[in-house]
Amino acid sequence: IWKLMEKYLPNTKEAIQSSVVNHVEYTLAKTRFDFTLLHCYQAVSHSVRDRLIEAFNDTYQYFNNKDVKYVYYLSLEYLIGRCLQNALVNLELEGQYKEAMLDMGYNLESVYEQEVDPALGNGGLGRLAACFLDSMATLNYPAWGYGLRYSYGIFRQQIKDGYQVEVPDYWLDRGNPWEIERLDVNFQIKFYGSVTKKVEDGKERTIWEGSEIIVARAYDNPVPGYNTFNTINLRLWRSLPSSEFDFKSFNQGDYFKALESRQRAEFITSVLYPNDSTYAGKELRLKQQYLLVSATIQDAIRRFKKKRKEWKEWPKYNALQLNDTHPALAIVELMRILTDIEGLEYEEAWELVYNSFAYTNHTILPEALEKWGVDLLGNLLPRHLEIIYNINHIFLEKISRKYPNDWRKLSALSLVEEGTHKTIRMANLSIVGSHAVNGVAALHSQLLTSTLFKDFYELRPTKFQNKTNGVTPRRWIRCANPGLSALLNDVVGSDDWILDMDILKNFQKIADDPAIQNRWMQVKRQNKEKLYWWVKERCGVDLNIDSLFDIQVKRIHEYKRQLMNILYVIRRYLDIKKTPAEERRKLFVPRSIMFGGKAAPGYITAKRIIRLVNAVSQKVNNDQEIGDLLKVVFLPNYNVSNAQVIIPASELSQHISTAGLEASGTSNMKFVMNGCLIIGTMDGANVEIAEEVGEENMFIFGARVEQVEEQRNKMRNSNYRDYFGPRLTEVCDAISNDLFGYKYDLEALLDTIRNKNDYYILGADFESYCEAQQRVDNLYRNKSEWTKKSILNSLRSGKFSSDRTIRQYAEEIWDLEPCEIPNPS
Ligand code: 26Y
Repeated sequence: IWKLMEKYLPNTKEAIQSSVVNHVEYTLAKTRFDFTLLHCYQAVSHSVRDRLIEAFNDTYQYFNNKDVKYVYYLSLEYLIGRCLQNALVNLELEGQYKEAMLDMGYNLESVYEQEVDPALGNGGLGRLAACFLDSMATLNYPAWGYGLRYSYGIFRQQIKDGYQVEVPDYWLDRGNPWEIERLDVNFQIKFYGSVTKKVEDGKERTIWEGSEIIVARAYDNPVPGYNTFNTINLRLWRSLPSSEFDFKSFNQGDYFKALESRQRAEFITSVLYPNDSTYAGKELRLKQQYLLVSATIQDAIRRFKKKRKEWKEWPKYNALQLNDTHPALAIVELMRILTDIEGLEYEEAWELVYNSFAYTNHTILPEALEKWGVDLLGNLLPRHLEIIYNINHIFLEKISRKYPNDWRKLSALSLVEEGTHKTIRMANLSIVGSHAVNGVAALHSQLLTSTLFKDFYELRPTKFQNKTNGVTPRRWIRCANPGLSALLNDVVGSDDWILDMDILKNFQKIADDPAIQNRWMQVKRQNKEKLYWWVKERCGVDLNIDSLFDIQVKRIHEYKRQLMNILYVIRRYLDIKKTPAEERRKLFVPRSIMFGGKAAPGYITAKRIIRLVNAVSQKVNNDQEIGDLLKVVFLPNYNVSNAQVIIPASELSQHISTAGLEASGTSNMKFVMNGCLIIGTMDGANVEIAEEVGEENMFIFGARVEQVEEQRNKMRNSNYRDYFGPRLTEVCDAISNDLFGYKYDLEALLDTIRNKNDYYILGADFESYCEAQQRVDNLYRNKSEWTKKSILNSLRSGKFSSDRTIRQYAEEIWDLEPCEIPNPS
């Protein structure tokens, strides 16, 4: 019967149309008389999904036949963004679908807009995971993404009276045509309970009996590669009650109590924690982490066992990458299964674990480092705590043999942090259990080995690596900026740059060509127009399209210094007001300054920064004297799909963190690719961007890493008005004197930098920031020079393709070979 099936779906216009209509009738049960744009999106998606599924099944079948090594990418977060356009672009069917739909009276772009944006992540780390999947598929690596299928993604941000309001994001309420529910892929997950030891045939056996058992069910999300038939899987787990575990309560006749416990099981994967960079030891979060880890390891083991009998082959066929410490319990879970269940000796098991795991660190901020209380961990996962103690014991014995009586070293390296509240350091566990540890930009990796992980580095320097982040040019140029894509196609003479961004370097001479410059400016202008309408609709603000679009979008955090940006905006406002009206246009370039980003719901200072931006926006935008010389807008609900509109429209992009604190940044790379000029500090990947595009094509300012501590000391040892200098002091005084209202919030906000509190040294960097801003104005007046730099930024951004990053992971950490499935046509 299989032979009766046509092997691959035809992609002619007629075939596409008939498949869409088929889904309208049979999947959605609708007719052409009762049919909305949403239905159209659903039918088109199902039609594309059919094509994905073909490739998807063939890919893993082929991998299986070739008996390849797999990489498992473990992440608590994936910010994949909308799927439809990305799938069409990667399948190279966008043109065909556009035509087919136009014929039926639909504009494909408005169909795209119907899709929800799955927001199963917080920020950089989650988006990085999504870019990596795109590159792994495109480069034909045998890979699996594993994560959680949260019912609620990160909250939707609304702005009410200038304050952030969080609204639950129930993203599944219109169904999800992209996922494949695997009713037959379920794994049991245990929690709590007790550990007992038994002697069997003279051998001690450890048995953990969980007292709560739930089920993790797989939901598969196909990830198509570009220009290849390979399509890989992002497998997301959903928690469900197991039929066994509430049997007792049912029998005891407590029907409602039994139902309640079933709901508790479903609750585990209900909601994504909206904190990035502030750790809070919540039991539910630990349950999420363990669920991901346990289900994934069980799945990987099952797959391995289907092929072979010898455990010692495990590392040869499996690489497991930890996206930060969030899934670090995977190390312990694999140890547990190998020793307690498979009966391996401890040392044998450890070797398999050590050689298969690798860990990526994404931050050196101490408040973001995960440390689980031993009471909490020991209660939820008693056997895992035992194993951690065991790992630590063996590890520290080795250390004390190597460094006798070096108590400082011992306590720095220990997996256990002693104190009134004893905790497990998940970073230390991840390092000890991995054969490779990497940072995400050169500077960050260097800081890891010289500060946070110094003692580990001295122990085993070869374990530590750098893998500078990257972003996928498919989503961030080809999908988000069709105008620029077309221009690059013309420049290169093909679309080869999508797979090999480095070739763009060969065309740098076009940067001086007036005709190209003109077209380049036209593309930017069209993108600015799109953002203009977006802003008008959502914020009710009328921007001047000819003004400089100056944008800072990222999570709101003190270290990212959105506060410094808005304080400069106030400085500019005061300066414009002081200038006689007839001289203003000579001295100031018209600017539209935009901010966007979510504050963690409990992060009061971050929320106050949003309040200040909105207060300034209200004042400045309504000041008749100012007109279009200065507009300030807070862009609500920054997410992947909004970023696809915002980034291509930006001309100046702000990446102004205190040096040493932004591990990498990835939006900086997206902005550069899209021809934005960066104003930024020498932090994270900015350093490498400067290396690639040339410092003269950026606006670099501020203290370098090695100067930060010096500046902090200066700050602590001087009166704050002296330390701030007159220009920043005047800005603070204006806020204090109630120029913008909201005195209570704004005074509290100023207190985070006044009175020797300025940990992120806004005060120290302010003057140099203002001076860099002046350079921005000067250059913008010269359209041709600005455009030339914009072109060079884009053409020199090749290093920041995630294809380069993933090749490095594959070659230098995973020892993984590509495996391309034969093209069926
Ligand atoms: C433990 C929990 C509170 C937590 C949850 C999420 C801690 C951290 C995070 C997310 C961190 C994150 O997104 N880090 C960012 O990773 C990017 C990708 O490597 C970097 O570019 C960026 O500099 C870094 O802040």
